[in-house]
Amino acid sequence: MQRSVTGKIIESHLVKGRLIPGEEIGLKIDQTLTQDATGTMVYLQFESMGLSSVATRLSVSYVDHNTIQDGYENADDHQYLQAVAAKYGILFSRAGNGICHQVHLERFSAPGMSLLGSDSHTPTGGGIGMLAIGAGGIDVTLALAGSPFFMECPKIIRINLHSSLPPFSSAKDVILTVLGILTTKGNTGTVVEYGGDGLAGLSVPDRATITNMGAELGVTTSIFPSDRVTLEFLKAQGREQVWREIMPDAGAQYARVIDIDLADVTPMVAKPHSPDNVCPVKDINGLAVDQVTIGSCTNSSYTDLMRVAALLTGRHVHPRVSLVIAPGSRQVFRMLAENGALAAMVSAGARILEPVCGFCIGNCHAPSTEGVSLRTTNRNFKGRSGTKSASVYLVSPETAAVAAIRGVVTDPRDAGFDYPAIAMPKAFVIDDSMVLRPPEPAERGAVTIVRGPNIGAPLQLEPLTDSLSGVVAIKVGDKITTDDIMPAGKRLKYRSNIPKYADFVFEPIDASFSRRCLEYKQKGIDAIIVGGESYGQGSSREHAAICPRYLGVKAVLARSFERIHFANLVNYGIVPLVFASLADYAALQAGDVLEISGLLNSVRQADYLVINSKTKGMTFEGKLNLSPRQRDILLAGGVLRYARGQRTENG
Ligand code: MIC
Ligand code: SF4
Repeated sequence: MQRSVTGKIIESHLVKGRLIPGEEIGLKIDQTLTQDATGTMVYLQFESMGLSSVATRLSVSYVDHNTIQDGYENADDHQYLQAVAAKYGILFSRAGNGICHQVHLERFSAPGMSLLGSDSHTPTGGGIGMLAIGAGGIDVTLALAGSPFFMECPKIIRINLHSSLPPFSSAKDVILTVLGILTTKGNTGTVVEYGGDGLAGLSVPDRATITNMGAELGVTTSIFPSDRVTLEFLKAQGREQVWREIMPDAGAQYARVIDIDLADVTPMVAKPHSPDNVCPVKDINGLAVDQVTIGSCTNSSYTDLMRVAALLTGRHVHPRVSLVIAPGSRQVFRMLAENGALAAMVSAGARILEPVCGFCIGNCHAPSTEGVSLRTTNRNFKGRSGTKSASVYLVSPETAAVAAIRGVVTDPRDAGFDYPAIAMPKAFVIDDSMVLRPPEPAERGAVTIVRGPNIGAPLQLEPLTDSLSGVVAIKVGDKITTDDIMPAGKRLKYRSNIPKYADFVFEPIDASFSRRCLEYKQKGIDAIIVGGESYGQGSSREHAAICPRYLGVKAVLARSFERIHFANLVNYGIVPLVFASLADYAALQAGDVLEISGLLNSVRQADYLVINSKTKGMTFEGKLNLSPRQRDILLAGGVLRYARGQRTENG
């Protein structure tokens, strides 16, 4: 049978299930990546499995998110991660070496391999022809232990890119155009595969910008073929030995085909507060700008920042604007420093941040009250920047740089600036000295794991009970993100401390949620969350399941769920139920008491279960969209208990 690129890689990694879209499949994982904000939980859970070493071909632990260090917590996490990596055979990329996705693309990615990362932007690796998937931390823990990764066999949407981009239109504008077509809703169980003659003009970092922000579509991943452009990039990284050609077969079938003529792609912007709220930059020309931030795993490559430097050369940042630039990796940073581009940025008045996530995750550089911030990042959810009243617009580096100079949003084609054509370097500067290799296996026993007071313990769960009687602790609307459920920013440093972090569940929407749940918990009452469509969009953070579970949440009823969050709920023993009708969702209110009986039998075999609203005196159905494996996980009381059970069974 003719295969797509996706189909070929899935086929070569398939260890369980059949290649039928919608069915659950298990894939062998070659590589994993973690970052510090999700990584501590990954490794605390790995430690609890009692294994002596990881089973993957390559695993890298990055420190890039929690780098502010306004207190001991971040530094404690870094120390713990460094020791754990040495003990179990994991590479450790130190703080300052760069953002996980950018560094992984540069130094470790390999066409045709599978990569599982505890970060939703892991699909950045799709730019080089990897099957790169984001997941909750515990799924990465299991992959480290050698278990397959389970997911729905995807349907594949093919996007053909034709001809070439005009000056001042870039990869970011391509993915914003795609977001305008596919939106952030309703794309679960899908992979987006790119093809067409337009690929010849898109470098690997351009492709990675497109697959990175594919995360915002809610798809499982996005992928490009591995071709001559891929080979050139790998050669320039001194890694051509990992290249292999992976092209789709002629006649491969796709669920849908979309054609985009790159010549028609214009500078685009995603307006507040969703990455799919897109329009041409021209439509908001003249909007006064207070802040511009350039960087993040979406747009911080060498060519991105060289174009920015060229636009800034000989010009100055507008007095109203604060311009912040964060290179994506130490490689990019060093090359900019050595070729003078950094000096051009600094002379123009840019503020330079180390190569970290920083402003992207609301860790620093929050905009002013009601400020307008233009960012090259991938998410503009309300409040994510650290300022609730700010308006964040997502744009390309070119549009961002022009706005920083002009002080107002300007279609970069109208600014009267020459377009800076930047060639891909023939050779990147290679220096992996900030990636620490683990000692030889025989010496690993001597490694002591340092645990500061911020390093807590994983959650201990019990098996599912037969009945559930609980209060609707909160009712929320559509497109609730995991940033809404479990805020990052100044709360990010509590990731390794579940009881502390749990104080902030739903803080941006209802700061009293956590206290209320703890009161219910003390009285032995379960809590239930009611959500609308696309519940759990955005980040992969499993704390959006762990912390509610810690507070006593036992079920989430929603109109639909996003893939990673759904898996996280199951993994932590929270029953995810889909409303059978909109009317049932509309009828429920916070404070309603709901009862479910015969839960064990339903989870074991039924597709629907009956929910009794004692408050409203009505019954309604909730759909259980679960694979047989997910049913077993829920019954066992979460995936870690399930995995332990499996290992005992298999001797
Ligand atoms: C994000 O961009 O929201 C993050 C922070 O990278 C998250 C991971 C996390 O919450 O630690 C993600 O995208 O998965
Ligand atoms: Fe870091 Fe932002 Fe990328 Fe998340 S989206 S990995 S916070 S740079």
